[in-house]
Amino acid sequence: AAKEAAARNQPSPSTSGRNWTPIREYEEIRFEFWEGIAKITIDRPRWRNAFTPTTVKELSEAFAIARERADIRVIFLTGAGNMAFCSGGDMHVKGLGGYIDAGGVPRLNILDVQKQIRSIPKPVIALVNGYAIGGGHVLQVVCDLSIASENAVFGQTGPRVGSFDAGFGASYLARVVGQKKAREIWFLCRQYKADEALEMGLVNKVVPFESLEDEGVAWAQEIMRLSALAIRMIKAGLNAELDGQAGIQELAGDATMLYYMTEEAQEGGRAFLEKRAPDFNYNKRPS
Ligand code: S0N
Repeated sequence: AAKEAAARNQPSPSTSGRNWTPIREYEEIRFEFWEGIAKITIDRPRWRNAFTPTTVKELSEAFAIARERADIRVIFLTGAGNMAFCSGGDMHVKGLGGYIDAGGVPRLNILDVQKQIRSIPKPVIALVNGYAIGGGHVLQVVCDLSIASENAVFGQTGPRVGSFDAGFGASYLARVVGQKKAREIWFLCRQYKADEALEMGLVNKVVPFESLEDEGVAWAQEIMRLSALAIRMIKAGLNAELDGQAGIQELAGDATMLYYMTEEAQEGGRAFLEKRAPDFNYNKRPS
């Protein structure tokens, strides 16, 4: 109880008076909105924000809502308190085959959240406020942008604690920091300070802890002044180059969305409903 209370009393980065409004109440995360930004906070500071199957289920639902809501343009992912962004899977519930949920089923469902972060057609910014370790580190790796506070610490622990992430946690990490560095991170399981993370391209910027949210908001506001559609297409294109057919499917889906917005596609639909042959004979197509 004392440790829980101490964890709850940890300071958080300044919100500079921003009035974050809860979007939905959860047990293990907070999900809030302010002026175009959704903030998802893993809220288990007592356990360095380790995730359980419940946390992951809640994260997944929050990202799904953030995807659907047109008024959400940018998403923050962060951790509660001043100690940790996320320390990976909660080892208290690690069993055979995964992390055991309330129904006794082993889950590895954080992989679904990684995919959601990559495919959601809006920028996801990790605000790394402390330790980003193991599966928690992979979460910051898969975010589009990462801003870290000076106290942030980064690392993988799998080979030390009986796990590994050979998916995005290895291959995408290598795309971010290069093969040699990715192998060093996994083979030695060292911890890296924020300035080292910046130097290896693992994060975009390092700021004092107090300024972390302010910096994130400044980046989000800069992004929100730009074309959301253009940014969506760029994200899909950056993913497609790495994600094979799944990446091409997303980029192609966005191309279909744009096609639906053309007169040519509108004419096809109209003609079907009006039971006539479509007139696709435009002469003003770009060539
Ligand atoms: C984060 C660390 C470095 C912080 O050290 P510090 O500040 O000295 O605090 P501690 O005293 O160590 O911790 C405070 C209390 O919090 C508990 N705790 C910390 N981390 C966890 C955790 N991950 N699970 C459960 N409890 C945790 C401590 O036990 C302590 O409790 P008390 O006060 O009671 O002693 C340091 O804590 C640390 O190294 N933590 C472990 C980090 C780690 O190894 N994480 C990896 C966990 N595994 C994964 O993430 C698996 C990868 C994965 O998710 C995955 C990959 C691929 C496919 C599927 C999956 C999947 O599993 O879903």
